[in-house]
Amino acid sequence: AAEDGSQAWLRYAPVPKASEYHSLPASIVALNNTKTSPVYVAGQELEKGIKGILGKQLGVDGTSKASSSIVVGTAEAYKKAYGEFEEADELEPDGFFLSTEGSTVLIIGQNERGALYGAFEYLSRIAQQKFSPVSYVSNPHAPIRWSNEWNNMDGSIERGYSGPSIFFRNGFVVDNVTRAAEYARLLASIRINGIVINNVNANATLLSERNIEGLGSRLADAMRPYGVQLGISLNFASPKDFGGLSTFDPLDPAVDAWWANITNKIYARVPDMSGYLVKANSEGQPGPLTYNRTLADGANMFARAVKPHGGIVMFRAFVYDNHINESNWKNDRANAAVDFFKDLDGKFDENVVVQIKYGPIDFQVREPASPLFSTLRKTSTSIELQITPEYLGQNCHLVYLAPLWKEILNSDLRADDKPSKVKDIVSGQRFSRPLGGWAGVVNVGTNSSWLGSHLAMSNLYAYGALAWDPSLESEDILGDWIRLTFGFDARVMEVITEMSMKSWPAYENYSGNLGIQTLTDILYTHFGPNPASQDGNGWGQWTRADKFSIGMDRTVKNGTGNAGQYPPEVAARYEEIETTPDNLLLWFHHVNYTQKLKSGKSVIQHFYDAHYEGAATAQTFVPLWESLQGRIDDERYNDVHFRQVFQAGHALVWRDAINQFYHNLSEIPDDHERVGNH
Ligand code: GCW
Repeated sequence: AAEDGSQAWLRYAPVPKASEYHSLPASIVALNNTKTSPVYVAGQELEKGIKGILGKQLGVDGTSKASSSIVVGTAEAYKKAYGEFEEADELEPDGFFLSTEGSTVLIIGQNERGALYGAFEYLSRIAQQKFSPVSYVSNPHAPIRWSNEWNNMDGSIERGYSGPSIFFRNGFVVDNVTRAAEYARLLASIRINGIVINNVNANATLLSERNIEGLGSRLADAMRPYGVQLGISLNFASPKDFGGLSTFDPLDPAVDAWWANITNKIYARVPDMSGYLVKANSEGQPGPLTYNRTLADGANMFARAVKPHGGIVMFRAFVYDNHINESNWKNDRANAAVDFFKDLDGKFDENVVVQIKYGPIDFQVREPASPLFSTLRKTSTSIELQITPEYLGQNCHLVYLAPLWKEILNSDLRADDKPSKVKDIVSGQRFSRPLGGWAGVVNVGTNSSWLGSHLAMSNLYAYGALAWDPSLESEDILGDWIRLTFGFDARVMEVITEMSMKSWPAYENYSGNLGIQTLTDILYTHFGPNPASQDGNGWGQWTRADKFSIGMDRTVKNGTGNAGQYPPEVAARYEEIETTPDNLLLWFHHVNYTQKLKSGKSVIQHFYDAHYEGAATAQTFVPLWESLQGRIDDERYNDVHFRQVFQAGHALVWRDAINQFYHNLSEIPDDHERVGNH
């Protein structure tokens, strides 16, 4: 059968062993029959899912007895209907209890959203033929689990690779919100509870009457039944550019009042709006620094406006000067976030969360964790990841990102010489913060595959899975996603697992090694090789490559001092070449091309070899995928095939462009005589 991919992992396809599920109850009881409630939606999903997966039509009803039913609802509703519910105390907000042990299946959420998550969990289990009885409580790792969508008002999407926006068209909120509702359903199934729909490079016209009306009466309404709360990005200069004031100074009472007023208007239409996301004083965006106010002054202005409504402010730490001068050896964009934020710790209002990109630069193929995670102790933080692979092949290359994210999440920053994994910092646990969590830049578009590539959807699925439980293994998450998306064929499982698990190392190998960053075109597309574009401009993604040497000296003793932004144990490790892992060598050190790695190879020979290796791996993806012909519907087979053939070719382009570039520069021959003119 043809599949357009729009159902992603929620296909509810029939399972071959349906008849082996003996204990399926006879009916569904949803403990809320208001049509716009997540519990009602859960009842509908269960009905539809069970019909699709097991071929059994169960009725949903709001009142009947619990025995021999699938009961879905909140703990409170359960108590009201049936009396005591033992596990209630173990549930945290958005958490759920699932039991399939008795003749009754219990799906009980701490709140309505949790109940819906439990229903999706149950459906995911049976869709994977995980029929054996279970009983457990599942709670989220962190309260904030949001998607960020960089949609522009004109319907284009910054760094979006799947067609135009599903939220905006020609300057306004779309009339038809069917796709938005479908997307909210997908997000709910991976337990994402918030969505910021417009670009962080924000346009103030979102605040027009007509658009506020559209946010409320259409978008928020469409997503609310799925427990997905709407949020918006703001342009800091709105009071002036849009509101007609003469200033946007955050300490000017008129500006404060303007924001309070517009915020009240929005909340009147969207009473449960999650809050605001703000990019300020970064890449040309306006911000408080324009008026010599601090970033905290700026963030707190919004925090005051949303506070009476229970809203929060996600304030981005991606603040840097994009006109820095490379001729100064000590200049370093990687220092910017800590430099800007270190003196502001403790100065943010309680409902502000500082949103930090995983690394100090910008979503590169390899970065150390941002040191800012360990600097902010009295400020809530969240980690920003990119599902949209801006620097990672833009969904024309397969790159399964869970392993990259897990490296960052598990990196231990050793604050005060104590275990301080990034994942425990952003959950709020390490520094006892009330808020914290996750922001994932997704950028879905109107293409039916959502991301423009079927295989890339494993990244969205993994993002949700890890935001809920970062201890999950990349390969296990992938396995669930493959079964749900493509079914039970063992060869399909084997091939997609192999391709996906090899994909990040392969891409790193042919795009940029040893922590030198993705050597892509920095100035415009961020796509394809262009190592020459890294240096000689103010963007600060420098490599400092010359005839003899390469890498950023970020040591304290001789370089930009960036290593010293980490807590002492980690700082000491990055300060010395001997203790810096090879894969970050050129991130922290400027060395000769002949410098020997721990592997015994020289830097330049590692470059040559890795680019050959990575490109060779990409070639294997084509025959691997071709071995699945006939085992996957033609539509998805052909679409992926097209992309894999492209990747295979483009990997060769990458390989030769990068190798030739460094060969020309260094004039050091390749031991294997592949690079250069022979
Ligand atoms: O990496 C850069 C991107 C910009 C983006 C910016 C940011 C939305 O190239 O497109 O702007 O990061 O994260 O703010």
